[in-house]
Amino acid sequence: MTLEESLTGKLGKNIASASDAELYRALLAYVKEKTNERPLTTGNKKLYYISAEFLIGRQLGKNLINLGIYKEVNELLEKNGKSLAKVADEEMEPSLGNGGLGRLAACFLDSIATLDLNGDGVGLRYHFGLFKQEFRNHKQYEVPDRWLSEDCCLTKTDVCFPVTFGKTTVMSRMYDLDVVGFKKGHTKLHLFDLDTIDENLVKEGISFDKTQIEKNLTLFLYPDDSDKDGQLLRIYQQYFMVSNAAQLIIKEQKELGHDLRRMADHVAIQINDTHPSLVIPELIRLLIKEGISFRDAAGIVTGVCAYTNHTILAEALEKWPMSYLNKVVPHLMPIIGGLDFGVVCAYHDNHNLNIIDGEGKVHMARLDMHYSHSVNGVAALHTKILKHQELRPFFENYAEKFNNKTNGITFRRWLMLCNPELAGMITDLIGEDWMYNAAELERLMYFHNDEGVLRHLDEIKRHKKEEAALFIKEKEGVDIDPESVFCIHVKRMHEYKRQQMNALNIIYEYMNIKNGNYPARPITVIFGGKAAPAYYMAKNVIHLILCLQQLINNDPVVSRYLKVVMLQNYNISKAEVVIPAADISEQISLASKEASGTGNMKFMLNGAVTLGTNDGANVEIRDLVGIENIYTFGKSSDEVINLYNTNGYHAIDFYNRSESIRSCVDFITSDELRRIGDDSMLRDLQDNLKNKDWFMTLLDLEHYSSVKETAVFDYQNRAKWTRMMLVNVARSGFFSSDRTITEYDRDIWHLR
Ligand code: 26V
Repeated sequence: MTLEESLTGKLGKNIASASDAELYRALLAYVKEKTNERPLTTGNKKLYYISAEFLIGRQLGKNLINLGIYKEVNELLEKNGKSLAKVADEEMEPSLGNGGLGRLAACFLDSIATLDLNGDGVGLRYHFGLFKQEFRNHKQYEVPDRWLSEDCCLTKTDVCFPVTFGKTTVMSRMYDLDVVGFKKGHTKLHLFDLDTIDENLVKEGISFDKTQIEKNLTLFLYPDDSDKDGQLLRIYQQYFMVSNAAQLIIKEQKELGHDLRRMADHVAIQINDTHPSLVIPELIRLLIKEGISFRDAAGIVTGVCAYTNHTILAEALEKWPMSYLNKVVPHLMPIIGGLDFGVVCAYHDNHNLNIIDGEGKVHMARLDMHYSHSVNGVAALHTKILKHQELRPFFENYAEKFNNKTNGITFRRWLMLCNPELAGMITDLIGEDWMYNAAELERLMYFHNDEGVLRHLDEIKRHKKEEAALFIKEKEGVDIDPESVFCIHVKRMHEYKRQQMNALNIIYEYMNIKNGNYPARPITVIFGGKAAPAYYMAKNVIHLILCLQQLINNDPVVSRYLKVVMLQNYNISKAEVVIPAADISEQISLASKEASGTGNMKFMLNGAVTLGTNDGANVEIRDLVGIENIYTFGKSSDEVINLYNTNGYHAIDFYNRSESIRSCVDFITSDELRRIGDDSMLRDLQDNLKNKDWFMTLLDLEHYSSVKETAVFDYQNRAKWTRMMLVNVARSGFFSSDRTITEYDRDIWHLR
């Protein structure tokens, strides 16, 4: 049957007369059929990648690419007067992640399948995922984002497991998502849920009754955990996730007839951050039930489990009070106690290694490091900081466990799907091999002085900027000029990522323009990102940006040289539009704080030039492209760590010493901005920058402004700039998640 016959059959009418929604449903069914024609990947050993987040994005376009039928479908729809982009727009976006950590898990699934590795994902089927962000009165509001529907990519299964919390036992249900690799490979993402969830519990915004576990367990991703009920709920979610994972693993091992004592030969578990850490005691508990001793079970589990650390931020390292764990998982407490006892006996002289600290808190990362055989960081600098600073006592005892796996991104979504023009140009120049081995992109270097190629690259960028400008006009109602330099700063809102530094630089530019000093070329600064609902300072930064947007875009003179846009509800779909349109990729975290970053890689792949600190994977980008093809600034991670250790940073000194810094910070509460915004939010942000500024914004502000000015000046030199673009694309092959996953398999999983 041809594609056309199949679709017409499913529609019960011809393609031309079908609606986009009908076409979406027909294509979804077609994709499921095609996927099932591919056998599931198998092997002697299987990986379970357990993660509280899988930020998978919309599935249709990616699946068509990976099945190798994107072009065919696109042409057929066009022939019938339809647009695949519009049809794909019918799909609800699953927001099952906060940002980098969840998106990384999604890229990894794509690479695991593509490399035909025997590995599945395990997570939770959140009904609303992360909240949807709305702006009103220049402020963020959170509303539920329901994404599940009849025609969604998940398949309900009959696999159910009992999960016990203290005196209550609930029955889970597994839902499956097919993960098809590029041209080959087929694995699954298993998401667990309860049949008893009550979506009507959700009241004002995203608030809900957090006590009725059977009804609320999987309603939201990371519900606001600023209160005790929220934190308890998070432990309930985590245990629910890992108990299902552990039961699934044991079930599959038994079905295969494998000896559970030899589990490490047949199973690898990757613990993605500490959210799945309870899998360690849970698996030990289940093995004991199978007649294995505690000691042996702990040894087996250590051989199976590997842990990835994604942050050094103290507040993000999970520590649960024993009393909470006692309430949610009393049956795990003897096991956690036993594991801690083992540590205390072995290392009695070093309390920093204890799993349970003197205050009765259970340190999840410590549990992972003792009872996993591998501990990895996510970029070279990050791993170095883990070894020699943050996790030093652990590195001293377990040097052999520590390893680096620099993050990566899937080029299928982040180039082929979102920038087919650039992907096509690359294929025209160097053939198709880069799709299977991204290191081949290096061959583009051959063209780095080829005027025709550079011009073409520039034309594609211009086209992507025009597309993004239309999109922004339609969605945000803001006019931006594709002639201007697009500086794009999209990521979760957090003080360490320093969106506030970019905002202060915008103020600096604004005041310059008011004084008649115009930038070398008009600039458009595009922000996007959500703030955690309880993160007041991050919300204040959003507020400042939205106030600046209003002030600047409505100023008849300034707006000719400067525009500001804060995208509402930044998500994967919006990323796919703005990343290919970027000239400058803003990666300006305080050095040492951004474990890796993966947006930085997506921008590079799409020909943007990085403006960044020497932090996370920016360092590796710099080493790959060379210092002449990147703009770096700011204090080094060593200097920053030293400032923290010596209490050596005082924002107020920077404020007092520099006239320019002072006038930018003062402007936050100027009459102009207070007329637009909320007095107390602006004042609190200003006070924080002057008197606290924990992430040292003022330390790097002036250097940032001057390097950014240089970048904008250089942008005028089109020959120079387009060559930089080309070098960035050519050297980005290292950041393919296929490379990252190959390393995980080689060093940790040994699936082959
Ligand atoms: C979590 C939390 C939760 C509680 C309040 C504050 C806070 C701050 C940060 C986080 C981040 C958790 C881990 C995470 O998402 N890390 C990101 O992982 C990416 C993939 O490895 C990496 O590229 C990013 O640099 C890193 O921030």
